[in-house]
Amino acid sequence: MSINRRDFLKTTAGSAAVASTLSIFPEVVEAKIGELAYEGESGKWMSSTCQGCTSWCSIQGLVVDGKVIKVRGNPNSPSGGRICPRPHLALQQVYDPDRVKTPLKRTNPKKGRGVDPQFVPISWDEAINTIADKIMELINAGETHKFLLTRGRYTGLNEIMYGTFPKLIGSPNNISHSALCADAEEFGREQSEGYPAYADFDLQNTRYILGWSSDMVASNRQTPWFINQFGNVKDRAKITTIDPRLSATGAKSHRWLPIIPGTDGALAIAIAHVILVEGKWNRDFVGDFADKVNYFAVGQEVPTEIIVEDKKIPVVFNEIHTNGVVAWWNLELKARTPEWAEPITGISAKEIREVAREFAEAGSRAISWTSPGASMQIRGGISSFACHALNGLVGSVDSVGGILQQGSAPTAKTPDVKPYLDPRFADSLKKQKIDQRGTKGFPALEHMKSGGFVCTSRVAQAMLDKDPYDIKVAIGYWNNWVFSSMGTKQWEEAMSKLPFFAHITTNIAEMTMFADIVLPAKMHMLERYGFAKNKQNLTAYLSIHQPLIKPYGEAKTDETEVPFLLAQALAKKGFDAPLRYYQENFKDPETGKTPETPEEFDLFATKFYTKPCWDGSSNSKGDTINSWAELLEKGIWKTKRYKIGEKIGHFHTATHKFEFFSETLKAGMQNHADKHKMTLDEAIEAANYTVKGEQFFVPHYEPAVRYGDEATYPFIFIDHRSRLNREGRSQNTPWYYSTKSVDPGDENEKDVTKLNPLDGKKLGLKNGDKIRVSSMFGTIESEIKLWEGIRPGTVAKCYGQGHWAYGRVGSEIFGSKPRGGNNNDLYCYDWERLSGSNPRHGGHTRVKIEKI
Ligand SMILES: Nc1nc2c(c(=O)[nH]1)N[C@H]1C(S)=C(S)[C@@H](COP(=O)(O)OP(=O)(O)OC[C@H]3O[C@@H](n4cnc5c(=O)[nH]c(N)nc54)[C@H](O)[C@@H]3O)O[C@H]1N2
Ligand SMILES: Nc1nc2c(c(=O)[nH]1)N[C@H]1C(S)=C(S)[C@@H](COP(=O)(O)OP(=O)(O)OC[C@H]3O[C@@H](n4cnc5c(=O)[nH]c(N)nc54)[C@H](O)[C@@H]3O)O[C@H]1N2
Ligand code: SF4
Ligand SMILES: [Mo]
Repeated sequence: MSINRRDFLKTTAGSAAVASTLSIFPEVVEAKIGELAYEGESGKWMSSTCQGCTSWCSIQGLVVDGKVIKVRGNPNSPSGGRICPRPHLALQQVYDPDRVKTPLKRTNPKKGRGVDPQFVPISWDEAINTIADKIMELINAGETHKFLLTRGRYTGLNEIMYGTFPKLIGSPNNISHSALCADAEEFGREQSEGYPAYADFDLQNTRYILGWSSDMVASNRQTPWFINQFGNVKDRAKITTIDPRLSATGAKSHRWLPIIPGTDGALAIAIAHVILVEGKWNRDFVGDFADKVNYFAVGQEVPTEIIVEDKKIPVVFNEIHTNGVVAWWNLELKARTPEWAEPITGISAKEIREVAREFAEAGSRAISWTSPGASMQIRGGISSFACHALNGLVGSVDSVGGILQQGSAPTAKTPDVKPYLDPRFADSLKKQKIDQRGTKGFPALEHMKSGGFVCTSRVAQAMLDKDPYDIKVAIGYWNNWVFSSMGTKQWEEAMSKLPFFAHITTNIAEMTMFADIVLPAKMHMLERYGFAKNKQNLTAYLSIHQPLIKPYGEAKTDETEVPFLLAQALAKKGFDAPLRYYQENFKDPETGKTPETPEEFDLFATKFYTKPCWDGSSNSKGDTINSWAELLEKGIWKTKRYKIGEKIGHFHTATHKFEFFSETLKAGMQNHADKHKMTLDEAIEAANYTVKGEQFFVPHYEPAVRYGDEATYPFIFIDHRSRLNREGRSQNTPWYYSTKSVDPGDENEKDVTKLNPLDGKKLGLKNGDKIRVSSMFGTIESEIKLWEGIRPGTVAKCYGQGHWAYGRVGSEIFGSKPRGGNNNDLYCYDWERLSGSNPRHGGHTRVKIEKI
């Protein structure tokens, strides 16, 4: 059904009288309202990628007279053409009058929070030459390892700026933000299933979702697809949300379990205990005792043998697709009853039993959905493992209605840089990375290897300590770690002392305030080329970024145009390896032309990487797309639907099984221990975990870490995202503030601290009271909101506000006074060391609240 605008208006007016009985918004018309308003005008819908969060949705923008005025989901996308509210804010981002228009140079050598950098506009030529000179100084001094490249969010083109540029100029230091993001979430899947990536979910067939802090209607992964399916899922499945705070999803769930922060691991193992004691595990996936008797009895190890009529009969568990269920029981689960978990987690034993039963009864269609709230904790690597292990018990791994791995869309491999590496850099390239990954206290395991993952937030301390060496020249793009990482004070100090920093950014954010050179970036969604790969709804896809409009001012693409300009400048100064690499390897796949300008390089590199999706070679694997122009038009290339079950028996773990006893983790820790000549127990202790011996390698209980004594700091502090956060990038948009009450408990135009009314009564606090929230590490100002959606003893504040830079909307006084408070100013500076993560959740920091 379609309807034009005039008819639509007529219908609206005509039906006013009967509006109470007749809905004028049948589903199809509702979905089309965005188009109706512009019907007949000169608009064109063009495709790109949102990147407002890690769902990486394919979107379309309506371009009218060179301006993009409206956004919608790409109808070709696997989310059914849906989007969430956030891409609309991108319009205010791209047309933000506070954007950086030209390159800038710092004229005030002093650096620090609140210090005016006294930026002055300069030409691109001067900016690029200044950076190239700094790189040449490092080359001439033989210390290219003292160069650091940092990136936050990225497109597939990050292979150029992040993946290869540092190497080409002789530095091992390419440091990403992924340890700020979700590495501990992925860690649990890696150690049990060999899959360190975001999962996909068979929402259309699931019967149970056990959401560990997962707020899928508002944040998390696959938001539009989840919103799209939510009604259907609720018709068919039960949803339990485990979160100290009543999230948007929690409010719509069948059950909300307001857990004490940082105790998810305890709850998960109590659920596992019940599933085994009650014999509710999936026998097709896990296996069974040979004699079909359930030997998982409370408080007792599974016997090795039993005596029947005076004969000793061995007890055998024939395990199928999993590894170590009996070991898990014996080493950990046997005494982990719901009664044991109740005082730790704050969830009643009765409810734990009920949830365990409901979950297990949904069998292989029950999803244990582990999210950062339950895993990005100081000891969250293991709780992530515990929460994910429940999928193994019910056999929902790679199962209809369960949790899936999937493949990915095909792209070209990055051309080998080795032939272009200058022999002078050999020593520098072999140096340890600046983030200290793989050092004694930071196993940061990737698969079975010590030091495979990044320790993003450790970089600040490493720079301050000059350990393993000092950093002299750094470039950052699309990141704002001075604000977004724990240890804001350490970051501010480290950035103040850094001799030279260039930031490629749309806005002057906190990190930019420490820059010597600022380069204006094209806005990722609407102004540049690139591509993103993801999966939703059993479909892996590649979504293209393309410019819908002209870039703002003199903005350029961070990942391609900037490195090309640098390569050209370096070549002029006598070092041409990067330029040769770019020009010899990134020719236009259609014409064979060599890139001569940054714009050509940008376009050719995008075409080069995405070619397998548009040259017809992958048509049999998914969508039929036969030209670059067609890919731009469609915006997305999708695989055929994933065939569920392909991965079973082929997991990338040490045993190729789903590991309850993680031989993968053990091998990784052994590798780490050997490297540092430690015992396994010493390695565990150095990583700030408490359980020793074999028990460490099964999902087990680890006590939460808390900074601050309860008497001085009575409340556990937690944070959460806004459904309007475009990660850290939408906080200079007025719409963000004017619609903030879409987040449960929050208020428009404010940044409130949510406190249970019972706690409010004790402290004599009422709504709107201005307060100071203080921890051992810092203080922010806020306002009280009494709200039943937070468990007593815990306070919650949304993450995102508290910018002291970014722009006129995001900060009270740009450059010095924040609007609202940055939760990272309160937080401890600590790590989840098995994965290298910045543990923003789990309530590690206690606070006190004082009225001002
Ligand atoms: N307390 C707390 N801290 C958190 C979180 C939390 O929930 N609570 N979330 C964490 C998570 S999951 C993540 S992923 C990180 C994200 O943290 P970061 O990786 O630091 O990313 P953002 O905060 O989004 O900042 C991106 C910066 O890039 C610039 N920018 C904006 N748009 C563009 C663009 O289009 N191109 C370029 N080149 N630059 C642009 C702006 O300067 C902006 O400040 O934050 C983490 N920090
Ligand atoms: N709206 C929105 N969605 C996003 C993003 C965004 O910026 N905005 N960013 C994307 C990115 S980069 C990422 S990494 C993901 C992050 O995805 P999530 O981490 O799922 O995002 P949050 O909504 O911050 O969820 C954290 C939840 O953990 C809860 N929590 C805090 N401590 C604990 C605890 O100890 N235990 C339990 N069980 N819960 C706890 C908080 O109340 C909150 O509801 O989201 C992606 N999606
Ligand atoms: S913000 Fe995230 S979920 Fe929303 S449309 Fe953009 S990428 Fe998709
Ligand atoms: Mo993230």
